[in-house]
Amino acid sequence: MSDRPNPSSDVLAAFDCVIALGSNLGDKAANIDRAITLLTDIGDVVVIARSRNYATDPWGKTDQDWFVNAAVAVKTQLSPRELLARCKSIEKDMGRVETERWGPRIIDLDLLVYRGISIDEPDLILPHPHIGARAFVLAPLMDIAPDLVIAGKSVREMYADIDTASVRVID
Ligand code: PH2
Ligand code: MG
Ligand code: MG
Repeated sequence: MSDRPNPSSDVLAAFDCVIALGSNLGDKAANIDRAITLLTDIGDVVVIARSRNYATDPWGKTDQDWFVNAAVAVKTQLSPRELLARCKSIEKDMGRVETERWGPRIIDLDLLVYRGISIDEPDLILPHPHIGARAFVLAPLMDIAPDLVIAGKSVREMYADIDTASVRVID
């Protein structure tokens, strides 16, 4: 197992948004890589930190295959809505088909935090409301932004407070 990265405070201060990625269909790790490539290839988005990949037990709907989860910190001038639109178009281009809630997916891109912005709209809630309850989100976040404070609690504190038996680093 590789050591947890130790991101410099420069990197942490520089990102605008953190995006969580997940896949549990096909070549899961390749899907994560492809989504990150597409995110930057379109332009206006620079990935400044990437977590390791994690193999994670399915959460919420447990009768489905395990996931690969990761997260990236990005620098961008796009607004949260514009970035969300990018993420949705990448999901579509990669062949994602909407099925049941929390069901299997080739790729999922979720905005976790965008600077200090709070948004509460049906299709976009920032910060993402369930970060503290999900080890598959917190483990990648620990790699890239352990000191990030969300709703008054650091990622490190949240990670210490949950059961992490469901997540294993894979590279
Ligand atoms: N995403 C979900 C539901 N359950 N479980 C894991 N392990 N990883 C995910 O990315 C995930 C999930 C809905 O987006
Ligand atoms: Mg999701
Ligand atoms: Mg999503």
